[in-house]
Formats: sequence, structure tokens, C-alpha cells
Amino acid sequence: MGTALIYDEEMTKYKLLWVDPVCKIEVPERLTVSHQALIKSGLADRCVSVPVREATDEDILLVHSEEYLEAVKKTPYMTLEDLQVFTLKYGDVYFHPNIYHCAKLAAGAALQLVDSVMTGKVRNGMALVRPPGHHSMRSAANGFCVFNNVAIAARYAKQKYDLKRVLIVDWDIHHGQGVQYCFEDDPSVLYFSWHRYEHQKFWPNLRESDYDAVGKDKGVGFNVNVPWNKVGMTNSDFLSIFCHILLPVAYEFCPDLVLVCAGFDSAIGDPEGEMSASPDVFAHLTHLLMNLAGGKLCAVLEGGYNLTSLPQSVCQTVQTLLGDPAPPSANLTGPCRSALETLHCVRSAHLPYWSCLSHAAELPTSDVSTKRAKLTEGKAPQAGEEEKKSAAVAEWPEPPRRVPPPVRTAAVLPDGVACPDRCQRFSSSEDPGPATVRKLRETFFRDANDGGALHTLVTLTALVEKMLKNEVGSGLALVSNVPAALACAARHVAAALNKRVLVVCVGDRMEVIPGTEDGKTVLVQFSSHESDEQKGKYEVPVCLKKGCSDVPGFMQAVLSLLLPLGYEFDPSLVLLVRTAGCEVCDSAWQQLTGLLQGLAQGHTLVLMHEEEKSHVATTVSRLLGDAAPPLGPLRAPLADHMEAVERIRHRLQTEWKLLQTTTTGCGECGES
Ligand code: X5A
Ligand code: ZN
Repeated sequence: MGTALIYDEEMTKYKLLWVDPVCKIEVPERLTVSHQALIKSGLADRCVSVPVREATDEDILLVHSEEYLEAVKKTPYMTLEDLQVFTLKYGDVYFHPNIYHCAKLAAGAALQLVDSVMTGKVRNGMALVRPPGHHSMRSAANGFCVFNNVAIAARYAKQKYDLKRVLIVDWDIHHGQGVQYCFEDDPSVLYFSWHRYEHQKFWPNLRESDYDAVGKDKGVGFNVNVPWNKVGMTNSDFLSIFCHILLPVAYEFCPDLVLVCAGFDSAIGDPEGEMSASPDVFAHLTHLLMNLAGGKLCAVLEGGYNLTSLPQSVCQTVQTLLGDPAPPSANLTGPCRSALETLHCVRSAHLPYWSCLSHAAELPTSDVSTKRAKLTEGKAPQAGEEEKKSAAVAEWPEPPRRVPPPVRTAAVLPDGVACPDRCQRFSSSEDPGPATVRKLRETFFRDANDGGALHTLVTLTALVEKMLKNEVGSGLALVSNVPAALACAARHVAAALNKRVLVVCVGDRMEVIPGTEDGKTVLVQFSSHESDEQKGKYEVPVCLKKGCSDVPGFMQAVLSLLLPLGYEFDPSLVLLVRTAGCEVCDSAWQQLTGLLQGLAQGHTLVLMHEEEKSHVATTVSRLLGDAAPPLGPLRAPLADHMEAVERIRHRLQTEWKLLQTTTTGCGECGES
């Protein structure tokens, strides 16, 4: 199952024909440089090329009014002067004799993409289109957009494939108000948008772009706005919103299809966004969405006006869709104060509608009115107000090449257990030498004299080394002695290789030796074992009393605790351990395995007890990058579990800043 790429040169064949400083950034080169970068990097060749088509009147009328369509239809025959007059009816947009044709192709490209994904021709894909779509409204062009490509695609997908729920993720830096208006009373389409807002001072300056526009009537709760009130937002700010808002809500919603309004004006260097997120953050955003909807994801280009960061970001997105390992998540700090304020406001506004947010703190009403006041004052920032974050720097390093390892997934399996397709059975050919053998024996098998187990440890050590050299991507080992295998692998990474290792255990609690004293090992242990011990920053027991059978509670812990902590720790290897008595249901285990692939450049080594061999095939499939099956819409997590997760987040948020969700307790205003 491949990745579709939809592009047609025809969509470069319109441009601004008069002087307009607002519109001059929307140039044909946006598309050519993006496409060229995909070709030059070899990514285009790896995609399934799908032709565009023209959207029909019927398609366009799914979203737009007949009057508007008829008006746009006349533009190819207009004189330059008429076009200018027509343009003036709308905001921040321009017309050209060929734009109607291109707009039909842009919407048609989105529909071709939906068809390719929904019929199973490909797993996912991206459409490179002009004009963009998310600002256009039922009867109005706006913000460089003529037809609302993604909104049309959502209605089309629902109708043609009888989908119950569609998620639209709009990571463009502008608010897609056209998409919001289209679906604000519709609970079957969940619209998420983050956007530069600056307390309504940034275009399109709408009151309804704020966090309290949560949807209307039946659609209340299904419109999620994340307004950025400062420029200069970073990878940390973006990932924080994903972990603490979008992903929990999206998993609870459980879409049948994910559409992305993929604008890259949210990347560094963009003249519109003025944000500071590096192009490789889009690899992580994409990856985090790829385990929803069974992997059915359609990304459709929206904005992106820096002709260097745009193609880099497009390549990061497409390479991730193709299943290549994620880039490292280096240099994540916590979200900035302004992002935390936004995070808190959004969570509290949506608390009535999503049980994953039910423990978010209520927003003090006074706080809300302060935010309004800032706009009405409309003057210079008051003394004591935080400095505006510095705008995007002019230069940033080119994202390092993501080289897929020669062996994607390797498995250490006992004789008699078959190795799944596409996975390489791993056995160490090198002789470890008597010194290593003696050391392993002394450390792990002082009392026993089990040659077979010893051999397994030698093999595991070799596998770990190959993973860290990127000769092997991910791995799985079925072993008879899980604690010994874990200790051996963890110690080898942390002590011998001096690299960070994240250990994630699911199931019965076990003593992990060596411990976490070296600061190179973080241990997150999910079990039903009650523990009120205040462990340090590197040891995180997560007690889910009723076991991990509470899937919503387990997912809450994974999304809002494990992932942010893991991203901030930035390990070189993830050791994922499934111990005996593991109660987590198979599909939740698969989601966990899939999501963890975003860390450590996909270097996950799964350790399981020999008796768990029935889970080998599905686990290997996740390690190979196949999407996990959907969990179904999630009900409320058990209150006990929710509280446990919140307690741990609260305890650790001074140490792991990506766990923060409020400005209280972040050191500036005392404990909450
Ligand atoms: C699609 C998109 C931006 C319009 C900005 C107008 N439009 N000032 O990014
Ligand atoms: Zn934009």
C-alpha cells in the first residue's frame, strides 16, 4: 500500500497580474519548487502518481452556492479590468483568466486523493495544489482561495463512502474560517485549526477564530480553534498542542478518514506566519496522525510562502507518509508561556465536550475577559507583559537526510517460531569473545548456567548495536527471561554506548536492573501495581488499578504522559516490554507500538516473553510502519486512571516541561 502524489503543472499557470502587496507572495513557484524538491530527493519516484481531474459542478456545489459558482465561471472571459473589479468583492485574493480552471483541478485533486485512499489503491497521499482552499466560503473567495478543496473533499468522502466521521487537521498558520463555517454545526466533521491570532490583530481578524468558538447546535464541541497570540512558536509549542489537545480528542472521536489542510506557512522563515518551527516538525505531526483512521490520511496543500522552508516541509511530510523513520526530535523544551495560556484556554473551553479533557482545569472567568480587553485597548503592550517572541530567523539548517536503514525490522525468535514476512530473522554471526560472555554470565546468570539464554543476550546486544548504527530500524525479541533481556539491552545502550534509552513496560510490574540512576535511562511502567512512591524524574510508574483494560485511560496516559515525556527525553532507543499479565487489549498495544515509532528515529526494540508469540505478527506489522487498526470511539476513561495520570503529570511537569498544560506550576506563579 503506497502513497499517492497528485500534481499537475497546469496549476502553476495563473498568477497575479497587477500590483498588490498582499497577494504578491502567492506565486506559481510555490508549486514548482515543492514538486522539484520531491523529484530531486527521490521521493516523487517512490509515490504512486495519480492524475488530477476537474471537480464537477456537482462536486463544487457540495460546499458553494450556485450564484458563486456561476460568477466564478465567468472569470475566464473577463478583461483585466473586469477581473480587478471582481476581485475587489472579496478579501485578500486575486483572479486570473486561468484560475477557475486551476481551482477546479485543485478541488478535483483533493477528490482524486480521497478516491485513491478510500478505494485502497494507496494508504495515504498528498496533493500539491493551487489555488489553496481553506479560506473560501459558500459564496466568497478569500485569502488566495477560490473553492474550498478540503471541505468539498470531506463532504464528498462522507457521501460517496458513507463515512460517519471525518477529521480535518488544519496546520496552516491561518484560520481556515471557510472550513469552520462549513462544518460548525456538523458533529460528523471535527475541524481542528491552529492559527496566528494575536488577540484578533492578525488576519482574518475574526472574533470567531478564538478558542471559544467550539461549534454550534449539534456540532458543539466539534470545532477546535487554537489561537496563537504570539509569533515565534516552536516545535515544542506545536507538539504540545498535539499531545494535550488534538490527539486525545482525535482518538476519542475516532475518524474514518483524516484530511489535512497542509499549509506550511506555519514553518520557520514564512513571511505570513513568522513562526519558528523547523520543517522536520511536519514529519512528527504527520506521523502522529498516521495511526488514526487505519492510516487513511489525505494531505492537501494550502499556504506556505517561503520558497526554502516550503519544499523542505513538503518533503518531510511526504517522506513520513511513505513510512520512512521519523527524524530525531532534538532540542525540545517546554511550550512558551503564551502557548501554555492558549493550551489552557482551549482545554478548558472543550472540557464539557470531550471526556479526555474532563480533568482540565476550569478557566477563571476573569482570565477570559482580560484576553478580550487586550484587543479593545489596541495599544502598545503594557509594562510587564512578556516581550514579543523574536520572529523567525532568516536561516536554519537544512533538515538532515532521513536514511532508511537497510533492514527495516529484525526479529530474534526461538527455533520453531516463524519469522513474519518483510522481517529479517536476526542471528549474531560475530563471536562476542570470552570476555563479553564472562561479563554477561556474571551480570545476568550468576546462579544459572543456561547457555541458550546467554546466547540470546549476546544476540540482543548485537541487535541493539546494529540499531544504533542504523543498520537495522526496529526489532522484536521473544525471550524466556524478559528482565534479563531488558537489563542487558538497557545497560548496553546507557552504559556501554552512553546513549539515552526509554524503557516502556506494559503488564506486571518488575524490578528493572539496572535502575535509572545514570540519567540515561527513563523507565515508564504501566501496571496495576499500586505505588505511591515518589520516584524521581527518570522513573515513572503509571498505576492503572483496573489494569490496562481501560483503553481510554491507557490512551490518555500514552498521549498526554508518555509521548511528551518521550519527545522531550529524545532517546536513541526505545525498549518496549510486554511482560506477563499484560492486560492491554491488542489494538491499544498496537497503537502504543505505532506511536512510539515517532521517537528514536523509529528505533524501537520490543521484548516479549516466549509465551506471547501470538502477538509477534501484529507487533512486527506496526514496527514495519503499517497503520494500527482504529480503537473505535473512546468512552470516558475511568476516573481513577484519569486522576492517576494527572497526578503524575503534575508531579513531573517541573522536570519535563512538555507535560505542562497550564501556566500555574511552571515556576513563575507558584504551585497550583
Ligand atoms: C492559504 C493561505 C493566506 C492568505 C493571507 C492573506 N492564505 N493576508 O495561506
Ligand atoms: Zn495560510
